Amino acid sequence: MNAISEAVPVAATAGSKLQALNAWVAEVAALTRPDQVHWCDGSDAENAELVRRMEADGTLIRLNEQTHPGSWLHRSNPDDVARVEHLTFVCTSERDDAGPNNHWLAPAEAHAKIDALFDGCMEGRTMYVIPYCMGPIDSPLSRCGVEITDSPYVVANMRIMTRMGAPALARIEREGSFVKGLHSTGELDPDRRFIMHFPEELTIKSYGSGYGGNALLGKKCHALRIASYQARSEGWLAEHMLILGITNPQGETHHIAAAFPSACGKTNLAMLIPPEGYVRDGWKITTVGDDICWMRPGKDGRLYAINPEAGFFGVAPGTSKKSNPNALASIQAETIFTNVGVTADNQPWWEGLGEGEPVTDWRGEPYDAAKRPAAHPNSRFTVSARRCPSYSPEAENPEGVPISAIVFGGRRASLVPLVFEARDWTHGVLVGAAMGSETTAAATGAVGVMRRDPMAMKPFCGYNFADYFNHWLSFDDGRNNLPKIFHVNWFRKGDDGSFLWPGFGDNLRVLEWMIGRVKGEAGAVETPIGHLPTAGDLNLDGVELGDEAREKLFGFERDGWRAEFDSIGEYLDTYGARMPPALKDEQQRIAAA
Ligand code: GTP
Ligand code: SPV
Ligand code: MN
Repeated sequence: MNAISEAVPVAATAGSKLQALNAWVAEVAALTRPDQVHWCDGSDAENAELVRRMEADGTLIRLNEQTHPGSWLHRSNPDDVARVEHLTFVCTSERDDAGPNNHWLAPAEAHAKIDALFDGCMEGRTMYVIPYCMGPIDSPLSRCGVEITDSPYVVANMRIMTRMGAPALARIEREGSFVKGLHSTGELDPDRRFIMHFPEELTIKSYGSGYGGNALLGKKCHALRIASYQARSEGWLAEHMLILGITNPQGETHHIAAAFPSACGKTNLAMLIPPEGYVRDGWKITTVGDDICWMRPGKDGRLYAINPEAGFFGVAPGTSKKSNPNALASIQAETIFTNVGVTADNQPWWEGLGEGEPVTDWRGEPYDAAKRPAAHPNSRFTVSARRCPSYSPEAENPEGVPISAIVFGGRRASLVPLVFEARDWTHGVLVGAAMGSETTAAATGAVGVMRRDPMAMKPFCGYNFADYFNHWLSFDDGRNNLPKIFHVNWFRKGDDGSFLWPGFGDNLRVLEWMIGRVKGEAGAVETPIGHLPTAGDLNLDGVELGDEAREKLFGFERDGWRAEFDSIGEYLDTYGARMPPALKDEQQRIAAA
């Protein structure tokens, strides 16, 4: 034993058969100097003990045991409620490899900067070692990592969001490699907060935030930023996409993967409950995943996808019996709520829940509508996917599910119609690359500002977007049998500022059209931006749409699209010579049409 490990008491059962893991844990302990090191096994007993301690120190507040058994409220620091894109870095040796889409620091400088913050930061605290697996434990598509953290809240959330503990450790020991993630809550000072990624070292270092995407390192840091980088060299894709199954009355199931930016409808679409007439006819939606999708070509050339996560970290506001009954059913028990309000009888409450009344807001103060909403707009629930009534058994399939259609979409109040289909794969990649969306509360900063968010990956791509688009294009190699690509916009507004499309369950009407297109059965008209359905090509039975809605949801606005394509061209040019010519050509062809 060296001096380092002697200085840190490690429980007798702890440690790993993998020397590289033990050495890294010892190295981190030497830097952060915790009082204790705890290796997480993921057991119920371990979780119960952690929860007990968090209840005792106020990290978790027990919710109404009758209505919400086993459920907890966590109130974060008010300055720590969302992802912090301006403090998130991708640290590749070459600046251009991170691309203009990422903040960059040279690896040595980044390590020095963040290690100075980690120095002694766990004194008086326990350091938890969390082995986790992203994806079904027995899937060749899955990848493992180890997160070291001083936050028991992170441990409890990682336990829900990943396959965590003994089985993951066994796989890591078998494989001999893992993604390293180091996290400390630190002082929660926004001026001493960094989320740093070292893709070449398969390493993540996150300091100064306890919030989901910043702190649950298996999620955005590993499963998107690091994984996208690995996927590029290994020939697969790591995407910010939901995965759902759609079964028609004939019993045929297709799977769809859809990329919408943060807080733009992935969870809601993934858990969709069909409108009444569709239920009667036997349509069904099953949920494979609501946020992240890893996919790669199978032997038959189709793309096969897994959900690397085991739980949902969903947006609470707007979730109701009406908008998302599956989510609401899921979160009736064994759920961690972060930054929601509470009712007089201690039930969780948020804007748009549609029942009950808040008495205390997310900061723990008496609710005052004039002061602030009861729930933070980015308040979240963490719940096991197994609790979701629509959770698909296919989500545990180690081979993944074959994808029939890929959907891109954003929040666009104007111009962009309800749905259109790309002409081919290259056009589809451009549709993804050109995605724009109005910003939401999922990241700190202004809300409602239109920005380019290619494939909903702007905050999450671990390398240069130009190389990423090129990687996407490379799948069209003549051997693969690729899915069709579509674009949707559930958020088109009328002149009075209200949404023109009912959305939620009625989005199935759009999915049905897509599957019809995949099978060569549904109609469309050709326009410069792709194939658009007419209102008559969709089943709109039971939906009332006025003239303005029909015109804007199904129309092609030539002048507006000219301006949009100029703006897309300017955006692609910001990547300079690295931008694949095929994408520029496609943009120019459409701009000239
Ligand atoms: P992340 O977890 O941040 O990646 O977000 P997400 O894409 O899963 O977003 P989510 O499904 O939680 O939706 C966020 C917001 O979009 C909520 O306020 C929903 O009410 C709203 N929303 C979702 N689907 C629709 C829709 O079809 N129409 C309208 N108008 N709003 C929707
Ligand atoms: C998102 O912001 O896209 C989320 C929540 O899904 S977080 O885990 O914080 O990234
Ligand atoms: Mn997300």
